[in-house]
Amino acid sequence: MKINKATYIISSPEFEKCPLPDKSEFAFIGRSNVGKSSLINMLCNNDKLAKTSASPGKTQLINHFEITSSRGEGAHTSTFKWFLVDLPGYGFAQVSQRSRRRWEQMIENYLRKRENLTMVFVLIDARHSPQKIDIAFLENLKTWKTPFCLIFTKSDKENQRTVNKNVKDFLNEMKKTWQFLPQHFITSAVKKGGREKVLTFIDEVNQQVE
Ligand SMILES: Nc1nc2c(ncn2[C@@H]2O[C@H](COP(=O)(O)OP(=O)(O)O)[C@@H](O)[C@H]2O)c(=O)[nH]1
Ligand SMILES: [Mg+2]
Repeated sequence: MKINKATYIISSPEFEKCPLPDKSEFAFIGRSNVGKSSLINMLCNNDKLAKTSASPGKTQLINHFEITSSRGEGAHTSTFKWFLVDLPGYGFAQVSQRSRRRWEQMIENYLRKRENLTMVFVLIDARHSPQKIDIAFLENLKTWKTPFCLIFTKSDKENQRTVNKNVKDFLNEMKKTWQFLPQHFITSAVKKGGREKVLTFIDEVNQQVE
């Protein structure tokens, strides 16, 4: 799959204000500073698309981007439009109890009610051993029956052995409470690692919902 165009559409303070649900939607979420905006920019080949955070945890908005992608060659090329969503991250220490509650409500509403939501990518920092906060967030997705995959980010910051161990440990931790493990990807925004795999996956999923 090739991305032809990525356009910022709108930032919404709540689920009800999101754009009309007329396209397949892929949302990205994870701990604040996990590399969400960097990954989105890497996937779209546009360093200025999602703002990489100077002040993490500040923006509590649902950010919609419209993506035009294409597949095939020459006369067989077909194009497809879908939404990519940058969700506000969790686990930022310096936020008040009140704004944390607000975040929880907004995310729960969005993930439970957004009817065109095809898949959520949960980003996990590949440099660390399994973190409680990520495992706990996945438990919410289980309750809400939200389809998701995992993306292990910043893989360039550790050697491959450590990354593989962290991924394995995370999946093993999940096995304690999950009957099936989700699909997972390993990426680096700096080295553009994992880009083709994630894009091909999105395209395959989109072909099923088209
Ligand atoms: N080396 C490396 N740094 C990254 C990568 N992804 C993000 N970063 C850095 O991590 C910090 C947080 O990234 P950002 O995309 O703003 O995280 P967000 O808060 O999840 O949106 C920034 O300083 C990025 O440059 C990566 O794949 N490799
Ligand atoms: Mg960000």
